[in-house]
Amino acid sequence: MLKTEEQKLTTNSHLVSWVREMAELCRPDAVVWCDGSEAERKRLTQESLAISEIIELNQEKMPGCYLHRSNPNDVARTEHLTFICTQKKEDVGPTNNWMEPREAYRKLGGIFSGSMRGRKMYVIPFIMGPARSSSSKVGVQITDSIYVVLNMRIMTRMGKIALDQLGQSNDFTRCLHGKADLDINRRFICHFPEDNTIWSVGSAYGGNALLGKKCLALRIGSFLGRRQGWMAEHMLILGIQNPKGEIHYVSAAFPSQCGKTNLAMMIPPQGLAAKGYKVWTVGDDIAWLRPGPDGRLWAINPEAGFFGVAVGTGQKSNPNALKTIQKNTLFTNVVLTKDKTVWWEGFENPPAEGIDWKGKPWTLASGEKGAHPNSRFTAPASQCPCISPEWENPKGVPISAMFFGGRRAKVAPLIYETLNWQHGTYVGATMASETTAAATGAVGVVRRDPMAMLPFCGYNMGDYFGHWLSIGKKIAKPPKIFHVNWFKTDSQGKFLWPGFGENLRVLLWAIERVEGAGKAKQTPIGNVPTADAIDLTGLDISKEKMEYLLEVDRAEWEAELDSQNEFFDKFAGRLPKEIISEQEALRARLKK
Ligand code: OXD
Ligand code: MN
Repeated sequence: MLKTEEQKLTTNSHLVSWVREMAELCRPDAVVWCDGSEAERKRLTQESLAISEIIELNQEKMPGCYLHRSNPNDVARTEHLTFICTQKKEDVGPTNNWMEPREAYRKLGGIFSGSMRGRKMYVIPFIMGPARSSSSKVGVQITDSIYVVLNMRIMTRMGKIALDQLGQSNDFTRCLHGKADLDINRRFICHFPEDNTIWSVGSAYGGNALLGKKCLALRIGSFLGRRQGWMAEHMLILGIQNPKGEIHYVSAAFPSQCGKTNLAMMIPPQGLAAKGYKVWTVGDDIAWLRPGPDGRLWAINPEAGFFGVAVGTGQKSNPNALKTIQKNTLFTNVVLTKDKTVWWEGFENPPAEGIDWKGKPWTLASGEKGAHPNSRFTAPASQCPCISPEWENPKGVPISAMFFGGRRAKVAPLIYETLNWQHGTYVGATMASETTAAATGAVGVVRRDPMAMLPFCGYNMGDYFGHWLSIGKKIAKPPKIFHVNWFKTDSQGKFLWPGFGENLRVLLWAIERVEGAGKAKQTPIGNVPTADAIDLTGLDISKEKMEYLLEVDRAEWEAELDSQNEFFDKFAGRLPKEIISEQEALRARLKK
């Protein structure tokens, strides 16, 4: 007989009957409703330890920290197994996989059927966004993975707080997740935006299994945002404080491998810190943006934690992340050291030996990688030393500037300012990054990733560009939109710009432009800083280098426009005419 604790926590009949229906499908031994309490965290941690799903780390050095090793076939998002299921195929567009909803429910229902026998089913009510914010959304995730529950506790506001926010409403995203047998041939991540539902089966990897993050906050979120007049974006949010104490908030979208988490937690370089500049983190991955009554765009971070890539996180690249993950953090697929702490490639002071991410003995001398390149930490955002005092403000923060970026060895200058919202939308829509050797083996292949949303837009991207344009018409004081490129190289392939905290110098020029100052020269692609416009106090970089970093080469840009067309062709009739006319205007400016 199924045990359930439901009546104690909620009387919401929509929720209770959905959970009952899902339990009938999955047949768990028991249904456990999560209240989000500390006692529950302790109990679940003990249960997870008992089944060796997590390993306790050195509690003196790293209190509240645990290590999880995933199934080696389950280490990253699986885009080819991710589907948007709408009635009409054309509504998902050329960049998403589509499955007919009834067919998807039938196929996944077959895998879910009886899949929780011998396991418990956990019910996790959660809020994406600050509690009691009118911008927040409630979801309820069902899962048979304690690891997932422990992650959701960090990444969302979960338990009773979410049930209180939901009350008797039927307005919640129904998120069903099951590990099933972790068989890649029976793994599907399906989104049903028309039903406000997500079904994910066969994976316990964060991006596939923590359904509040990419699935709800981006794919379902972008669909809801279009209907309801707001935007769900793959953007970090940060506050930049000037020596007078004034703060401008900015958001930024980058494809993977562009240092987004590092930028979100950046430390000002000494020359600027001495002048009194500070940086505050509001979010590292996702922004929900809404036109406010004052004509500005306001942003909240829907998440409560960071699910960051461990490899590459070190003292130089991101000291604030290292401080954030000292306690109450779950590590996935990193090296376990002899004294039960953790290590990964890119973290200074490597141990001579340890246990690798697959659980095998490992030595540094072997030259083998000890951590998986997509190893992760899950940590509460509140532990970040530079977390903004405004990060949980239910109203959000007003956005002064937005940045799009990519990894380009040539073509894109260090920064340029777009001419207006519509031009900025075109620049976001044509965003691109060159693949690195680590990612594909084929170096320098340009991949288009509009607004860094290619794998996360829950509907046709042609309509998504249209939605951006329509939001622009609703905001009297739109943020200025910029494009940045930290990755321009010299003829030997060496990076010209030092990156990391030094990037603040570039953002400060953008803020000056927002304030109506900042020296700039007009170019066909937009406004570019003059070589002396960026504050270089304390940074040794030659004038020639700066000039090359800021150069706009017409021939390179003409080739770039041809390459954009190959991408645009995919959208056929669904690309807004404004995007095409922005491209035509740019071509004409280049020819002048
Ligand atoms: C992420 C991603 O995990 O963008 O944030 O893939
Ligand atoms: Mn991301």
